[in-house]
Amino acid sequence: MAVERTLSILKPDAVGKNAIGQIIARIESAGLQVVAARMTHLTQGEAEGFYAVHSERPFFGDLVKFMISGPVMVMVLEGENAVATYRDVMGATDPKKATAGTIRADFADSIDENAAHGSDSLDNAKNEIAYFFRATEICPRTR
Ligand code: RTP
Ligand code: MG
Repeated sequence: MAVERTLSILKPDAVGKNAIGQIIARIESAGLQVVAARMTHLTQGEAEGFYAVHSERPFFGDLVKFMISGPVMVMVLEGENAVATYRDVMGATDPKKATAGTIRADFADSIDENAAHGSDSLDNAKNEIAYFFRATEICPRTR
C-alpha cells in the first residue's frame, strides 16, 4: 500500500450539527492525518465547478443548493491507502445503506444531506485537492 492524499469536505449539515470534532476523531482513529484544513462557505460557482461531473444528473441543482446552504470544512487527509480508507470511514452515499459506525450512518440524514465528501479515485483526489489548496497550504507531518 502507498501513502496517498484525498480531499474531504465536511458538508453544511455536519458543520451545522457541530459534529466537526467527532468526525475528525473518526478520521484520525482510522490512521489518517489532517495535513490541510480550512472553513469556507462555497459560492454557487465553486460548488458547481466542484461537482461539474454531475452537472447533467437530475439531483445536480439540489446538490449545489445544499452545498452552499452553510459553511463547510475542506481538508486534505494523508495516509496509507487514504482514498479507499476514507471512503470506508464515510460509508455508503445513502446513509440508509451505510454500515453502522460510519460517518454517514451516524451523522447523515439522507442521500441528499450526507455529511461528508471524499474523493473516489487517486486521480480525482489530485484534482480536487488542487481545486481547494495551494501546495504550500499542505503540511505533512515532520514528527
Ligand atoms: P460525494 O461525491 O459527495 O463524496 O458522494 P459520493 O461519491 O458517495 O456520491 P456521488 O455519486 O459522487 O454523488 C455526489 C452527491 O450527490 C448526491 N446524490 N444524490 N438522489 C440521488 O440519487 C443522488 N445520488 C447522488 C449525494 O449527496 C452525493 O453525495
Ligand atoms: Mg463522489
